[in-house]
Amino acid sequence: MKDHPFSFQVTLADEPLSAYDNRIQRRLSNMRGIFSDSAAFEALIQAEDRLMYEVYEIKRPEVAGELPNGLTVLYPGLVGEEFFMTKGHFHKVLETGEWYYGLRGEGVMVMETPEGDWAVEPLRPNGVVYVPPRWAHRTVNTRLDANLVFYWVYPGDAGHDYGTIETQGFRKLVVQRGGQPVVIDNPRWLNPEKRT
Ligand code: PAN
Ligand code: ZN
Repeated sequence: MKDHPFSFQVTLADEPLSAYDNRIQRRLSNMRGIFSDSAAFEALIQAEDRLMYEVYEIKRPEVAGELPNGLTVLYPGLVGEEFFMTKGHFHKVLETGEWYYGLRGEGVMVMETPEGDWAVEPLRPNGVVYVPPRWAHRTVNTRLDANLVFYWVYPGDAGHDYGTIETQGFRKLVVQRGGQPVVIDNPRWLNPEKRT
């Protein structure tokens, strides 16, 4: 990891950054239990363990003051009526935010707080979404014919809590109905206050 100022290019080619430290690939098999329609999920994975998204990371030390950043390519598709999406997470240090910048395609960010607020914001080329501290966030590709590509930067000490969302889900889902993306209540959302 460099300590000297450095630069890189967003190329949006096969390797969408001219330099990066790590590429994470998330396939259907990494998303078990995340989508609402488990029968549709099983049918899809039987056919092929498809690549759902790739994360290109510019790594930085995991300390306050550093700014890890990178780019995500989220491929198009449906699991039942639910669009392909990222797992979604809270930051482990809840009081840390994040910036997202849209580069290609069309989608939304689904966000919510532990206190029960929720929001859905568009993510498009040259569109910016701010995720304030305390807001869990997930990205959804609402096109079936185009990748959703976006850049992000977050505080080095943020950390990632995937477990909370894996257990309780998001309050809202983004599904395709009548050929359009629609935000609906998640019928399987587990209210943490009612969990025994
Ligand atoms: C992003 C996300 C990235 C992949 O870098 O981590 O888009 O999404 P999941 O982490 O939900 O799989 C970010 O929000 N970092 O904090
Ligand atoms: Zn994040």
